Amino acid sequence: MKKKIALITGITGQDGAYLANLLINKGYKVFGSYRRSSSLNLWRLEELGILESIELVSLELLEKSNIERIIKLINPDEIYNLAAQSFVSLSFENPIYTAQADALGVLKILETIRAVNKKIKFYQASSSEMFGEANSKKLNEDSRFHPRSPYAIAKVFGHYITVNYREAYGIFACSGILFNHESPLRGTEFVTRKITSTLVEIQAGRKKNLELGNYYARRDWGFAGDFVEGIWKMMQNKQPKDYVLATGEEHSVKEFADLAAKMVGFNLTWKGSKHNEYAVDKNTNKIIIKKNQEYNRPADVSFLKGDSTKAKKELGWKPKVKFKELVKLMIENDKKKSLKGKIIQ
Ligand code: NAP
Ligand code: F7E
Repeated sequence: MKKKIALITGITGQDGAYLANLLINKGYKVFGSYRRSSSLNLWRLEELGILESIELVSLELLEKSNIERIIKLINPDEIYNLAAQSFVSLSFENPIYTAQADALGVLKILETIRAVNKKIKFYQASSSEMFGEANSKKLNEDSRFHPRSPYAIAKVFGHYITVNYREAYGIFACSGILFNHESPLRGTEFVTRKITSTLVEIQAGRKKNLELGNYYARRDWGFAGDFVEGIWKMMQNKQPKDYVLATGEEHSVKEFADLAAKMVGFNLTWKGSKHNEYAVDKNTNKIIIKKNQEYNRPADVSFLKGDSTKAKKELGWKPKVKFKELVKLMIENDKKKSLKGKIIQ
């Protein structure tokens, strides 16, 4: 039987690496797109031991000529559009670039599919950030969007243009509204991996303390390895539909940091007022975690919790890794890297 061909944009990112691993194990021929730069960022693919099994192609989302050339060359069965400027904080500093990549980039791929081969299936990486400020209820596919950052607003465009190309042109285009998912391969700019990698570095004597912004933000954190299974299942569905993927459980940044610190071996006590709370290690009396207002965002999302009942019922998807296990997985991995003297990236 002919091997299915997949193109994953953003192969050098966290989800790109896990999804590539999954598709290779399922017998796909995987093409992965990267951005040309002076130093290629392939460490995730190397860590999973799959670099040799992927055909790398260069693609910049802002450049429609790149997209057309690659899609015509590969003519894939499935395109997974994971490439994006995905850091919410940065989207406040680079809003125009973020909109060009995360909103118009999606349209450029869809327009190419429409012109080149309407049978190519398309997955769009949408985000729970689109819900934005949503009080404390569980969010599902019918919940209202109130995006709070240029990133989230660009993702809303990406989401609706995907729905539009499905409805208008009959393209198999689906959008996964994914809540935060983390792993040892998460970038260190995101809060979970910033916490685990910095705490391990402090314990090894290479850093002094961990500085955080909004301790009280609450997120529904799952494991990226579980979430890419859900992404693949959406693309194998009889009909293209949109799904929320989430664990249904939320925790604060402070809870995450507290648990991670315990796992590293600190014995923390929290002190100070709500706006200037800090955590001291009872054994050494040193400040381990402190507040830095610079990490606050002009507008943040205080609470996100998802309801993935539809994905469970229709796709048979459910996350396996629980919160505590996830924190442990990340800490253990960073500890291993630290022991080997590797740079924690
Ligand atoms: P990530 O680690 O930041 O990876 C993003 C990927 O996109 C990287 O390969 C990056 O390449 C590439 N990229 C960025 N700008 C590009 C451009 N202009 N042209 C071409 N490629 C570009 O993100 P992730 O966590 O794997 O997330 C994957 C996707 O899911 C993203 O679209 C993200 O917005 C979305 N999402 C993520 C989560 C989550 O919790 N992880 C939740 C919901 C949705 P470089 O390596 O060169 O930077
Ligand atoms: O922030 C707070 C911060 O940057 C989580 C992306 O994958 O998931 C991710 O977006 C929360 C926010 O992720 C620091 O203010 C406190 O409230 O880890 P994050 P995010 O913004 O939720 C969604 C679903 C995506 O789609 C995105 O692509 O943590 N926070 N102190 C901090 N955040 C960071 N980064 N650094 C801090 O020091």
